[in-house]
Amino acid sequence: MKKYWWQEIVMYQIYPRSFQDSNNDGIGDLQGIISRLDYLQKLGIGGIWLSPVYQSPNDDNGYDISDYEAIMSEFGTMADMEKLIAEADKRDIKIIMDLVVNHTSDEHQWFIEARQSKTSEYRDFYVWRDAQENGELPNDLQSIFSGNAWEWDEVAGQYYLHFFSKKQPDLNWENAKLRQKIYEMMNFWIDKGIGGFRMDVIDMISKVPDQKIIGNGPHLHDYLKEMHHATFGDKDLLTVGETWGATPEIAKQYSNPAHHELSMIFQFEHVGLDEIPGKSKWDLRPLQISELKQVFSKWQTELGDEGWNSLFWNNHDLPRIVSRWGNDGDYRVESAKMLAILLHMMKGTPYIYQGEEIGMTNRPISTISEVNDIESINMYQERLAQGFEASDIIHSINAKGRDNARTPMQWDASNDAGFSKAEPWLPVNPNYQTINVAAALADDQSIFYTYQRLIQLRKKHDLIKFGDFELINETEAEVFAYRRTYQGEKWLIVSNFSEQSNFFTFDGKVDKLIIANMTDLSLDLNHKLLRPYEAFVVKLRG
Ligand code: TEU
Ligand code: CA
Repeated sequence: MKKYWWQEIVMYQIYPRSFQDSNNDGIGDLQGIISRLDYLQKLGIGGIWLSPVYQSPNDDNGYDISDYEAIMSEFGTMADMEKLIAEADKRDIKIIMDLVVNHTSDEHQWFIEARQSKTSEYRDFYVWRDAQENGELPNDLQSIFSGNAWEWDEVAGQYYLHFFSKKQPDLNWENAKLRQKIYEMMNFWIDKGIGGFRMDVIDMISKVPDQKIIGNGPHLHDYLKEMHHATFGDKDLLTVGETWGATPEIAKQYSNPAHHELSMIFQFEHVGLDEIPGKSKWDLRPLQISELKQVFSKWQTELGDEGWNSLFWNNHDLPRIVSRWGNDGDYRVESAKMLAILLHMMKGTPYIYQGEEIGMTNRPISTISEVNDIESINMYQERLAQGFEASDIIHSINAKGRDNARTPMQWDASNDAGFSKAEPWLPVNPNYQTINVAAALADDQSIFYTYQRLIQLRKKHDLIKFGDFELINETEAEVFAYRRTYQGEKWLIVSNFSEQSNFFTFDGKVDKLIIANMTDLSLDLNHKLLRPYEAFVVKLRG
């Protein structure tokens, strides 16, 4: 199989609002990112997924776009954006733009014109329905951000569809003119020299609201093929689709190069394993390590050479992994390194979310007034009305709320973590005086250097990028162990996914140690006692 550049790098996600403020207004910005490129180069990443920087009224922090070809004034100018692309390029870092085309802002010119009149050429860019004869909503479709997915529009005299907030009306991809407008916009960005697109909820673009089909709709893959040909098809870009409902079979449809759709997808099967099945992300249950092993193993083995996956623990929608499935108390450093080693030795393109590389943690809140994120706020109000206890809802928000990932990046121990000299838009995690980039860089045993080493290893070893995967020792419940094999070479990856010690048994001989999260490692694997969160990688003999 042909090798692609995006199979050989590690990506890094930046949430611009929270990365680095350069002009002290409390909001991260493009010049701030430029000033930190040397840091990212030192880490070793090959691309940045930039969460949206387009003009937006910020109902959903930039995921509600009012102009795709303008930069949000709080973040800077188009000249700053061009500078960012050029400066990143000098450091061999590509900029992957967030493409949010399932919906726009209600303040986008298309929507403003569409609602004015049924004869507007933009009317059909969105999804409109009359009320039912008895005056009720078109149907009972629900918004992912709580409440009905239909909103009555006085000006339009009809309901419009919004699967996210009321200020994020869904686009109607059945309209060919709309699709052309989107492709033109994508080409505008491609011409600026970007490295590709991360496609927001792309599996929702082909919807059939009257049949309640939301994801994986009938024309999804036709649209993606059309997009591919109209935009990035001959450009060697990285394209990654956010696809919540993907199975390995669906992943092959998207990412088999022969299908001319996307480079890879984000699938979320592992992310849902601490939720009560059939319920929402807010309904919690403990993670079963055995299930985590099965889900990863399935994705590692079933794609084969017919598709490509991404690897991630975190993004701007998810809680911090060290707080979620590691231990952000006594074993913060050990568990963060364990999680990193476990994930980065798998096949796929890894994505690091800002701050993950220094083991940033969730920020606990105690009242709803401390919450910024619209998803959590809407859910709080909805559940309160349904009779839930406020304290239970706050418990769910602390576990799963999106603000956890969005607190400002912790650069150093100075006021507000060196993020800004003004009050940040979202408070800094109070632990910034110990957990910060300056401290991590000064400590050669820090989590940062584990990530740096993992990135170097991936660059150097095709075994990590392309080797076969095999889950081993499945009966050792809390030990997540697997073997990678490539052209006769074999590596063993072992991690103790627990704050208890556990035994690991393996009869094979070790050639050499590749990486570990603890020192004093005994390489006798015959009946090895693993310390809490211990993880290591060895090359096997013969
Ligand atoms: O997320 C899609 C999405 O479905 C999430 O809202 C998800 O349900 C939830 O956050 C679970 O953690 C994308 C973006 O990543 C998110 O930030 C946007 O709010 C959303 O689309 C709308 O654009
Ligand atoms: Ca700023």
